[in-house]
Amino acid sequence: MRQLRDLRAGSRGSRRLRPATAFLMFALSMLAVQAASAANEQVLKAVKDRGRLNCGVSEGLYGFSARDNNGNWSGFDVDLCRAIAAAIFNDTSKVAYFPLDAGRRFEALKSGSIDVLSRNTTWTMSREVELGLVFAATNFYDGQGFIVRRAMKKDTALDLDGVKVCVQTGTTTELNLADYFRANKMKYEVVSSTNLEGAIKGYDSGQCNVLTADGSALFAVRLLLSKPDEHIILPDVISKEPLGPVVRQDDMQWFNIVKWVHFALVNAEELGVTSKNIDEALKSENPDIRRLVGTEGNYGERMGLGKYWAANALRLVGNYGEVYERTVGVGSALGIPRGINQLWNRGGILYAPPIR
Ligand SMILES: N[C@@H](CCC(=O)N[C@@H](CS)C(=O)NCC(=O)O)C(=O)O
Repeated sequence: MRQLRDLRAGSRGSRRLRPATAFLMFALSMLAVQAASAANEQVLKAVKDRGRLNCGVSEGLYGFSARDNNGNWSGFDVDLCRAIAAAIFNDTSKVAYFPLDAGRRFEALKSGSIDVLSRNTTWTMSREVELGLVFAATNFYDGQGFIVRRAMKKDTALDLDGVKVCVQTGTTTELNLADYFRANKMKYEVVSSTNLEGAIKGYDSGQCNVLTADGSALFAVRLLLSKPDEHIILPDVISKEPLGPVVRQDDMQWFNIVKWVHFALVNAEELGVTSKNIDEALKSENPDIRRLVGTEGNYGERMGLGKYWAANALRLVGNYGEVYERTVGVGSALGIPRGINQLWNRGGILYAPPIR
């Protein structure tokens, strides 16, 4: 009550501003708003000025981000970088890839060396509230698992008491490992490596009898072992690993671009728009397709991109399903079934908000 009285008294007591002063104050506040939003819209401008996107990827995780002998990068995480570059430049080659191990990835993003981190990175609370970063989306729903030698005759992770486990440091993997063994009152010995290569070598050479990683990564690991058939992935999934692209918290425009490029690829799959039929889609009468491909509305322009931001990404990279199948799906060398990464209306949990 007292505050209310004070407020009223204050308003009665204050002198009215002269029109010129009021206008000046208004103009100054508008300038401040403009300056603040310009300050927040630095990443897209920097990317356009330098003519390429700086994308942080893993050092080499087959199916997600791997470099061939000619230095060309490919994979599920790489394709998100390519799609963002296509949305900005209509050119997927305008990306510089920064291979980062688990321990260095967040510092590279925080320091501005990269514009986006697209590197099988799990969305956790501390990575947002402590590191000042923000996950733009989940583009792969994963969970942690174990690979063991068939000869060990283990059916479940609950049989792993007393094992030696190879694990990579700087990951949620090592934290979940500790939680799981503690919660189940089992003992284990850690053999840690700063990179995946080290963990695989350690396991393959028998320094440890179990390797733990994200389930998707275990598919890649098995391919790299000297005798893949002698190993099995246990059925247990001991954690939630929602993987997705990460940006800094200070630029909403950039956050929206990364997020909506991913959502555009998912919406395209739902609407049946592919890299093959994009030209027909550009003539479509379906309002959802028209908004997606840019023949209706100005969604791209609102983010500082061109009208055909999503159409260009779809033409050059493909929709979510095309990317998945090409890089990690059952038809690829990894052979990971869609599972929960299927669209929400086909039995999965992939759900993109509408473009409208
Ligand atoms: N998703 C987990 C694990 C990510 C991770 O770094 N996994 C390792 C083992 S599969 C990896 O990708 N290593 C490749 C590299 O360090 O470049 C996280 O975000 O902490």
